[in-house]
Amino acid sequence: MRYLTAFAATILFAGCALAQNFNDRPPNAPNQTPAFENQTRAPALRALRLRREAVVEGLEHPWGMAQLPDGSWLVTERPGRLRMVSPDGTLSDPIPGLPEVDTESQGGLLDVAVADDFAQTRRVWVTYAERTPENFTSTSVASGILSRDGARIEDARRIWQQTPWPAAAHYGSRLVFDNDGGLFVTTGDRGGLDSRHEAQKLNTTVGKVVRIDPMTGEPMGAGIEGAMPEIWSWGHRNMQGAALSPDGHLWTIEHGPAGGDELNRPEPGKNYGWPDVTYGEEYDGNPILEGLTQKEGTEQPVYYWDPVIAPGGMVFYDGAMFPDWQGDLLIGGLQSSSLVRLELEENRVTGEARHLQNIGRVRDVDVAQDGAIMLLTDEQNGTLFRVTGR
Ligand SMILES: [Ca+2]
Repeated sequence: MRYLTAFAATILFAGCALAQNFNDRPPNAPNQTPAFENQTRAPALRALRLRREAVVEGLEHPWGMAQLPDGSWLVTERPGRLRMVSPDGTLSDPIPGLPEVDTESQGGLLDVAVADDFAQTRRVWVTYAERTPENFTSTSVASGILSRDGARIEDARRIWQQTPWPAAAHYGSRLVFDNDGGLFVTTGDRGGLDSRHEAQKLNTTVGKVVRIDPMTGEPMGAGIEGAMPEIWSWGHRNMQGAALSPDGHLWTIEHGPAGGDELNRPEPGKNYGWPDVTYGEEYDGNPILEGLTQKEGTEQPVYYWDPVIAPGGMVFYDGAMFPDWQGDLLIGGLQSSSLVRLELEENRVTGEARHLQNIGRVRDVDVAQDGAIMLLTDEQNGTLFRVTGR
């Protein structure tokens, strides 16, 4: 009897620990206070046990994925390869025809996207690190046509290029189509103590959300006076996740400093603070500039993490397999090594769960046609996982 009681208590304790452990970790910046309730450390939700299968293993640092109408997936590998994964899990050879990619440091082939009319147009978009003749680098966007047999990309050309900078870090970048004919591209601040200040300048596209015409790359930004015409929002650090919400609004997630990852709902023409106003601190523990977390004229994040999760891609769940999660935000956690799920209400976070703990560095997350959740782990031996339920 005593044994059974102790056993039951252990199970109960383990259950509690599962739900709460990530909120018990000490913050990097304990003296900072959120601007409103549940802006950080929202109530921890139970992490259900989820069933997962590896669709493909042996991907080298996969970064982005996009589903095609026949249920196959285009997947990028950072060393510069685009591949197709068939519904039966067959991995294609690298698909040639994309522009040359610079693979130094955090560069490489990054996101991939297709539009709703792919079945007719076969058009594909990618983001990648590009090296300029001056030996600077930029986040660039190219578009081309996937041949009918899927063997090559044809007529690929660069349609947009970020203001180049002499660094090889913080490239962003995600591609998101909106419902009004625009293509959002998220960029990064290029990772330097000098370059970060470019995020506050409106004559560069460093540290910005930009919006362009997906066919021509022409600017379709917020129309900010005196700004580059493709800028949508500014003051961002390194956005590797972006998604359109069910009501058609752009949301982004960015790698912050230590203790400062943040989720935003970027409004056109607004300043999201970096580096002048931010949660968190430098990696060495010093404050960032004046250490401000709030300031007139800058927008607060919807949510922030301290300590960080290191967010990759994200998606709003829309599918039949997890009806309770309809409209929830699913986020790939690199450092958290998990699938992070946020429950939302009126554009605020009401709860946070961490699923599939220790699955690996989740760089991208998407939803398959049947409602399964697809995850990409960014490892030397990376995996495309399919998550199908309990
Ligand atoms: Ca911010």
